[in-house]
Amino acid sequence: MKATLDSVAIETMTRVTFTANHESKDFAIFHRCRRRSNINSLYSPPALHPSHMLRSSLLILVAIVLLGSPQAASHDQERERKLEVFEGVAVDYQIGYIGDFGGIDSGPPYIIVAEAGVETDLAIDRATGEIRTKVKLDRETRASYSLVAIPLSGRNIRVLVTVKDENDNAPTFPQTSMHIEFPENTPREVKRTLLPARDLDLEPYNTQRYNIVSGNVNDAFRLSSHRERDGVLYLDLQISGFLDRETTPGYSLLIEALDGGTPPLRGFMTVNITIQDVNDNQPIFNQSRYFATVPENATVGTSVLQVYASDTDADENGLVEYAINRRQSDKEQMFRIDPRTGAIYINKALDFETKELHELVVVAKDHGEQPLETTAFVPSESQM
Ligand SMILES: [Ca+2]
Ligand SMILES: [Ca+2]
Ligand SMILES: [Ca+2]
Ligand SMILES: [Ca+2]
Repeated sequence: MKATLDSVAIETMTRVTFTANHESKDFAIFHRCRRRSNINSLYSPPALHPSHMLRSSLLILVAIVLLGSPQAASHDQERERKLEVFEGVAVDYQIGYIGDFGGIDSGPPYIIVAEAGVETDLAIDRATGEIRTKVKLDRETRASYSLVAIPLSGRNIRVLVTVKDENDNAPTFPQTSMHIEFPENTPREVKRTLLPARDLDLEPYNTQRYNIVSGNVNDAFRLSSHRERDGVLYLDLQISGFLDRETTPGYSLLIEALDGGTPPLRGFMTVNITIQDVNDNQPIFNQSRYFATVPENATVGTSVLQVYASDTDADENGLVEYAINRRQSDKEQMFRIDPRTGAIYINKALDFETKELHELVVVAKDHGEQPLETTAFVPSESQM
């Protein structure tokens, strides 16, 4: 893209703002000697006035070139100097020299034109071209620094200082814990997306894998992950065993994310899983058969026997109600049963002279949306 220059605003002698295509860019000019009397330390007196004029024009030119087409700027008019430094090195670490080209051309001293922020992080010696760190650099905050050094003679030097990555960030989950639910009849291989860990470092120091550290009773779950274009390693929880709320109603999985460092840095998250109940158990009587013996003189309302069935499901799915199956037994309603307690009472005056044995078919049924039921036989005979 070819930029067109709209305006040039010189705010001070050390900072210049250029606006092109309605975008502004700041350049700090390190060179301050032009307005000071000790300029002799950098320039020989005979060259002072002409070079001053020339340099001012050059500054504007360089800045316009910086702002405009990078390709046009780099090859013919500039040398390139690429320096690298690892993030986190000590303050005052020597990164390198600007003009180490093996000749006097393009050598120091320099006028420095730099992007905003270079001045605060890097110490640039205009007299020698040496660049040192002024602060502890952090690649995740700023990955490169760009400046142009203008020498007394020779071509300008575009300096790019690249900050190299170190493994200084651990994978971090956005929350320390999260909660998910699975119905207990969820089929295997069903996936649930978990919050992924993020690691600001570059490959291979970003998140590389996930593990379940603890809580995975009977290996009920496993993890799978995939990297997407945004570089994040996304995480899914998959069912790998059978879920049964009646055996294990919940899990608390500790999950770790590891990066590619040696040794890897880790982040942790707890995933609390609630297994939701499904009505998958029928009521079960505590005896396979009941026998009731009725006293001969028993009257209406006398308790004959109590049956009991349990249902291991939760709430309504496990709430048992009792009934006598009148289609298969006791059509005369000689007995009645308390639907909640299972207690069986004499309902009508019995006459064991005519019938010695009454066989009841008792049903225990749960309160599930699709109820399950069990049947028990209760023969009742008179006590002679
Ligand atoms: Ca890392
Ligand atoms: Ca890093
Ligand atoms: Ca049930
Ligand atoms: Ca159940």
